[in-house]
Amino acid sequence: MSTWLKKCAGLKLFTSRCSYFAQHIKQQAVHQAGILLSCSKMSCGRGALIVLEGVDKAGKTTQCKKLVQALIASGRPAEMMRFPDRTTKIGQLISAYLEKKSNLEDQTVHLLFSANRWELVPEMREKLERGISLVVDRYAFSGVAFTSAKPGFSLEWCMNPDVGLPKPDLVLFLQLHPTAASQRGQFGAERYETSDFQRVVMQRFEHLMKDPSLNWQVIDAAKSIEELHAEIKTHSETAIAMAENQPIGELWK
Ligand code: NYM
Ligand code: MG
Repeated sequence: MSTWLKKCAGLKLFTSRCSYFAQHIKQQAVHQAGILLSCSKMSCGRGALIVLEGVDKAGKTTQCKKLVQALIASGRPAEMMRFPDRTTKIGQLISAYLEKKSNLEDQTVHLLFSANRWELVPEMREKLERGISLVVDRYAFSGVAFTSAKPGFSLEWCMNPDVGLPKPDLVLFLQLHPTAASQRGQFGAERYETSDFQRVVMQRFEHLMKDPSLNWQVIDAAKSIEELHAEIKTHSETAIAMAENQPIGELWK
């Protein structure tokens, strides 16, 4: 090959390498910018799993909605979920049972409530990992408290199907005296909505709250909506900051 041709080939190799490096540097810059952008839009870590539990009429749903709004307004991505989620096929079976349109064995409905949580786990994990905090109206604690309030059901049997669910980073228990709850309005026509049953449910919740492996925070639900909200928001912000760099835990494991 003539010297001239060799020079040309060398030059071609040189320019192609240059363009490869330029491309590589450009890709790196785009990648870094993407990370910076997603970090500035939301926190780099995962979202927190925040659960609100409590007796009926304690104000869980109102507080869940207010919390999600406040978190979003302060730049923390958040979404609300509720259990039972009556929109799925399993949720519809549960809903028909609660509305007394169908009868199911106590064991069957207990397992359906748990299955309703498990079917939403992939969606929950995906959102938490994207940095979205989930504010959940009832979770496995309602599952255990309500079924174990029925005769013949141990706490342990009731907990088993929910072992391994994503572990909440915070469980806010809205505590309200049964008398105060009954003054807040009549119970509807759904199953479990009687003062006697709710009193037993409350005792089961009290038992579950003794578990030191969970971050239980008991809130006095007799306070005004705004006072309650302020307290819930403070606890939630702390939990969100703590959860950021921690892996998602497993419940009751
Ligand atoms: N409930 C709720 C259960 O019995 N087991 C569960 O696992 C859950 C999540 O369903 N009385 C009961 C508690 C309520 C009822 O809940 C319906 P809501 O939040 O009123 O839709
Ligand atoms: Mg209800």
